[in-house]
Amino acid sequence: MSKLAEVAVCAALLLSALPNTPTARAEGPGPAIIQGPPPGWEIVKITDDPEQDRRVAMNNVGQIVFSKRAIPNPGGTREEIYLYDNGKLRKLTDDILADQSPDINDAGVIVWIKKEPGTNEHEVMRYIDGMIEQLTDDLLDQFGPSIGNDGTIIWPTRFEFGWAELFRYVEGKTTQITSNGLSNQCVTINASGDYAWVRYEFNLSPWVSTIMCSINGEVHETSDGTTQAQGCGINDAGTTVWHDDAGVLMRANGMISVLPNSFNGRGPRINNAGDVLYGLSLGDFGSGMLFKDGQTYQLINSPEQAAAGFDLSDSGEAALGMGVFPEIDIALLWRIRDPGDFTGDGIVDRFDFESMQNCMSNVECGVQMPPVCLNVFDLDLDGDIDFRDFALFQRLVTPAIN
Ligand SMILES: [Ca+2]
Ligand SMILES: [Ca+2]
Ligand SMILES: [Ca+2]
Ligand SMILES: [Ca+2]
Repeated sequence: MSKLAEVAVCAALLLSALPNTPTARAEGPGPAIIQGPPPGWEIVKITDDPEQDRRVAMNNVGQIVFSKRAIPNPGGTREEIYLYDNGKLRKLTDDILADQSPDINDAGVIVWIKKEPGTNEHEVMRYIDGMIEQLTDDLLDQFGPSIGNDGTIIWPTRFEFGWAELFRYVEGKTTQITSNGLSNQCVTINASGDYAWVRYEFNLSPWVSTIMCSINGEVHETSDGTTQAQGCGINDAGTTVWHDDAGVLMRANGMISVLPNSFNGRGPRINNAGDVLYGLSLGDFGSGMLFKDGQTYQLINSPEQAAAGFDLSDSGEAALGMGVFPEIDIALLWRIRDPGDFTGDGIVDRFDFESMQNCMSNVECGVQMPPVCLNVFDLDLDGDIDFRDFALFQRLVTPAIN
């Protein structure tokens, strides 16, 4: 426990009163659920293998991180962090420790946890400028880190069962930011450094939880603490989303509303366009549900593509875990591309050629080519990308105006 003393402990944050106490819980019947992605969007595959891809996260420049767990996996140690970036897939870790639970910011800085050898506890790791660093070194269990666009990292540290406090890392310095003796976890940071989390009271039976958020340094109770509120997300406007027995809830401008069709919804994420992505159990399997422009889209309708975790970017793209447990792959919801236009800007140019080169670099770097590469660049439809496809690609290149 002596290592704990190295961590600067600040005074408990003041729990300020809410500016507007929410009372209304508006729930309209809403329009019917629409099957499949929104018009003009499709789901493509980033991975397709027998292993288990877990805890996917994406940023606003299209980069996706996840961990890949071997099946079978004796001792649970064969799990590594992968980064997908514009057609290129790379394995960032390669050791006999479990690397898991990654998050990524818009600068491409990645945080995750690594299991300590011979123990059940973890340390926080960071990938920055091509280097891997260890940010914690103690006998306590760190888990579920989140990174903001300014590089701030927040994670929960478990002191004992039912007791976890949040810690914040800024430029080499770690500070404890909650001190309430409860279980604080599931933290999400927005671009302004505001963050939301879930404060569980596991000492009560049945347990209850409260959605908490820190906006401009002031801590608020976002939900009323009488329900089993979980799975929170926050966008840059401070709008928070979570779920409880009523469905998926959103708090914006002091008003709490329940999303239509969201009963039994789980683990929502929200982007800066106000789109909300959440999971919904449909009996046999779960689907990702996208609430966008007032409509609810059921992204998939097949047990073979059952949803297993997801994240959402500001452009409306989403990274999704999909498959039949334990064989989960990573998929991407994006705008339907024309042949050769990997970047999706409506023209075929040198930036798409760069994506094509990324796609072709995977196998020599020891990873599978993301299937999405074939969707766009296998122009002769024979299952590969080779010189014949390149010849066809050249004919597609949009002529320069000047
Ligand atoms: Ca590993
Ligand atoms: Ca530790
Ligand atoms: Ca393009
Ligand atoms: Ca081909």
